[in-house]
Amino acid sequence: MNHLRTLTAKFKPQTVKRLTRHHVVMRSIFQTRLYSVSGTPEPFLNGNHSSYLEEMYCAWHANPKSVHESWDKFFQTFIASAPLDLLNKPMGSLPAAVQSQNRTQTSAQTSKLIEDHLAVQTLIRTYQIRGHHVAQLDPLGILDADLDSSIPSDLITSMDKLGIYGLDESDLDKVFRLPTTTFIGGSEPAISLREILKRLENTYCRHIGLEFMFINDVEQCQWIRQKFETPDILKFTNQEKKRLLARLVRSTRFEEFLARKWSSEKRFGVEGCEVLIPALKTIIDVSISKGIDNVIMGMPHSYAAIQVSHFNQGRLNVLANVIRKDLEQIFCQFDPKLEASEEGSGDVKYHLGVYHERINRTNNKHITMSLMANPSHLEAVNPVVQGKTKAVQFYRGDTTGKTVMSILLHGDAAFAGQGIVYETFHLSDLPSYTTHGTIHVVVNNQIGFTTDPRMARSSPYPTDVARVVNAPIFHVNSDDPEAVIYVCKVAAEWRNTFNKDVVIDLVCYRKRGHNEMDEPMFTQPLMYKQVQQQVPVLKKYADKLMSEGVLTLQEYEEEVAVYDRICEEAFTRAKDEKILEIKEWLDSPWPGFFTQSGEPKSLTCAPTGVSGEILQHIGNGASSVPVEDFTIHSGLSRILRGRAEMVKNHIVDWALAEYMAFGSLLKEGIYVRLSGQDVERGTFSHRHHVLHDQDVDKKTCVPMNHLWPDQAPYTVCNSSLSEFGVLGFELGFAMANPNALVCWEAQFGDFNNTAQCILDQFISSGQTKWVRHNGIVLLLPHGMEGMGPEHSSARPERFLQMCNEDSDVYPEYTEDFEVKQLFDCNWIIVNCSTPANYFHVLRRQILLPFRKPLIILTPKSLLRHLEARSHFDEMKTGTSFQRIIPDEGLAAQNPDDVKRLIFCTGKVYYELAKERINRKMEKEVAIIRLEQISPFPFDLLKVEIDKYPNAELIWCQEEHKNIGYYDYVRPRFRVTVQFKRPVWYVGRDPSAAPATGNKNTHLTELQDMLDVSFNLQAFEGMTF
Ligand SMILES: Cc1ncc(C[n+]2csc(CCOP(=O)(O)OP(=O)(O)O)c2C)c(N)n1
Repeated sequence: MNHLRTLTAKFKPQTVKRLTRHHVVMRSIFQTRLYSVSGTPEPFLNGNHSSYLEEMYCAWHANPKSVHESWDKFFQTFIASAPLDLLNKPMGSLPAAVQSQNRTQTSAQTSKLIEDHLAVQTLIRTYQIRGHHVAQLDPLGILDADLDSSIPSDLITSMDKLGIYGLDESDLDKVFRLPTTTFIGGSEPAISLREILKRLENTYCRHIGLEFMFINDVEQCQWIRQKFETPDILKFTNQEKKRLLARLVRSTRFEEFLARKWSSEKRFGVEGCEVLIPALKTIIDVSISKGIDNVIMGMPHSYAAIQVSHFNQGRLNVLANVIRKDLEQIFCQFDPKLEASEEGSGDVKYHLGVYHERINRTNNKHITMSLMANPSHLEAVNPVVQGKTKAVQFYRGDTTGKTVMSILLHGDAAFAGQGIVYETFHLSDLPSYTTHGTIHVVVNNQIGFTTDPRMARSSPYPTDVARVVNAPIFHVNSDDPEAVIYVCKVAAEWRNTFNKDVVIDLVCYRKRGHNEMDEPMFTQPLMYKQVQQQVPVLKKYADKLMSEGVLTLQEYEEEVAVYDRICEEAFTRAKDEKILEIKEWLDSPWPGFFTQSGEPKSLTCAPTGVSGEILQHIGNGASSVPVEDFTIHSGLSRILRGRAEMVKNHIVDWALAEYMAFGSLLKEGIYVRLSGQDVERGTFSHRHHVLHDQDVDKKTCVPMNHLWPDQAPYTVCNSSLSEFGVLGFELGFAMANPNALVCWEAQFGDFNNTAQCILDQFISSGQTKWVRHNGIVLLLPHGMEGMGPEHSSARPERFLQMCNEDSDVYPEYTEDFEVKQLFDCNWIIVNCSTPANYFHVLRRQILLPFRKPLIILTPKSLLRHLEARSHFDEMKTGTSFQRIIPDEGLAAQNPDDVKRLIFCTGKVYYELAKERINRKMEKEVAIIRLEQISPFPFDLLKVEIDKYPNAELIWCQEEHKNIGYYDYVRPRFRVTVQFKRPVWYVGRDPSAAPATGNKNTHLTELQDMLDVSFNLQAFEGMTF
């Protein structure tokens, strides 16, 4: 290309001089095209260089070797077989005068021939690029799917537009050699312009609109062109047509059945897009025929997002006719008299997921299908589906996505509007996050609740977001079932061939309002006038097949009657159901983890310590490079030497404790995955789990994977810069298997709030809503280090506020109190002050007989704090996680003399302890660390409080009063002391910002806090 560019540049002045009016027009068209398609200039096709082409042609004609090979190829392809004898006449065989005249004629004809061929090539390319803009995509025939009613000027919608290409009507029957970038000729290398136009229109401007020319991979573009341009490719056999009709019958009649039986309920019908069911079934059939046997689906749009007592037809239709869940199981969900067998908040039980193993009838293969439980939050389930899919692929050793795949359904408004769609797309090609191609189906009903697309998006199509990852986008008119099915077939083949994402934009309509109570005419009067006149797609298609003689009326009616009977019988059986088995509605069952009835196998947790030898072994691994010929950075060598020294002394810092936890779990066969921004090195440069060879690019080593010969694998992966997407992904990953430690680390805890939806809708409430355990671990760097308001607070108060524990009730104490509390909670929140405790809490996560999300507020300065180190003895066999760390100093020896008991959590302990030494108050002031904040260790704190009967009780936190833990601990302390003793607050004043941006202010605030903490008169005379 460079060569051509240079050549073109060289001849440019001469070319410019010779430009005719026609050339100017040509140039502007081509420039527009080039500008809008890609950054790759194509001077070769630019249309400005006929003289240059002539010269090239003459040179090539005299000696093909005298021109660049690309020209040689060009002339061979387009000219050598052109039907002009003249071109092949040797010039030298004619008399000089004739030669001269012939040369002029030949030259003019050659020039015209080349230009016409170039023009036709360009024309073909124009259709490939912009044909979709005029495709008839809207089944209602009133809206433009791209929100633009104008017709691109370079598409031939009238004969006079041929002039744009320097062609006219007289050229229509001329035969043109087709370039290799089109397949419209089929086996014919050359066809007439008339036929070219007809075939281009058929391919690009009818019921399928193809957007793919932005893909910067020639092979992929060729593949798509072949799939759609090949003549007669969209032909169905009678058997295929009948199967499609049968599927449409099921989809449509299922909707009607539900409407009949539960007519007074609000519904979110799939009516207007009944073709969705055959579409999904085709994707699945084709994928299964290519080797897929596990399909994980997400329905993050309002068909799936029902609220209290709402029906959910789209979802149920998918369950019934795609996943093929038993109909009675589905119908009995809606019996208000049925009680759930287990926990699960009833109002959202219709969002429950499903996991179903069955035989695929089309090809008799055993397959697993699951539909993930989802919240109402549109699109939020996308990354969760991807994470779960990745996990299932991982555990099956499917490294290329050949057996496990995901399908995501979307709504048009949500697909365009929700940022998580974009964030999820950006995971699609990352090595540790790719699921090797997702098939996205957008149910584009051209409305979002009451909002018109023109008010809902700025992009032409709702699907434009997919262009960023070079995913082809197939728009299709949903009233043409055969076109839809063909597109779905190609999409599944695309995924199988290239293992990349693909989008199907099912342009349809919504038969009713957003639900049955809504009047759509309020807001979309014209659209709904048209909708009312719309013939249902089933009827249209049945009529078509009958008129083609493929089907008789009797056959059609029988098909309908058979399915209606199936529904009726299932409905009758459903009435006999007495109980709603929630375990039937889990998207990710964990076989063997719980008892048959879904209970934990015990309510005990083994001690989390490990042997000294194991600690030593892991420590050695963490401080060395396990492979030969690997050059690490000298600074890192120093760090490893430091680690080795610590290990020699049986000491661990924060990073080593984490290493010990991960390494020991790996030894026990537990897979460990750590994901997040810059986690490989660690935001604070403390972790270094991936070593980089200083001399060889991309040569890396993960020592954690070299600890034991038969250990479980360890994945540590820097993520894309997304919290919502990546946390959702890891949550999905953690769903697949309980025997894995899946951790997500925020760069700073502050940034977790961009993933708030995942926290609120899934992590904190997922088990209650969907009876689904999850053991994901969140590592949230937190602490007031003077770093300013955006790098200080993981907002612990928010996590604490969402805990389900009763703040006003002192719980009954039982033998298994500690584990029972964990079992009952919705998530665990800890702020460890020692590396050993961090080690234990990570291991406890796996040793517990159930799974709960674990939120760890992790330190920053403590990573290197010399006091914040632990001895091997605190981690050895028999040791466990300490929910609180009592005072073990002078104060504890004479508790009656203690005047003040300070409770705190996290890093502030070290500041308090230092201040106590400075003030020589070790006997008067005891400090107790709350390591597990929630569930609140009522039992242990009561013991400590009782131990110091004469002490004033203080809660000290470094966070501002309205931030941090105070609001959470205050009522719990009160019930612990039975409201008999005050628990005073010491800490920063309330503030809107979580921290000051001024270092001096920070230090002053800290000192004030320490002053009050150790001023034994500070609360004298105060009442509570
Ligand atoms: C994140 C989020 N915001 C708002 C809503 C409320 N809501 C429910 S359905 C809907 C319209 C969705 O339109 P579209 O994506 O086109 O899907 P459709 O319902 O048309 O299938 C809205 C705004 C929601 N469920 N989730």
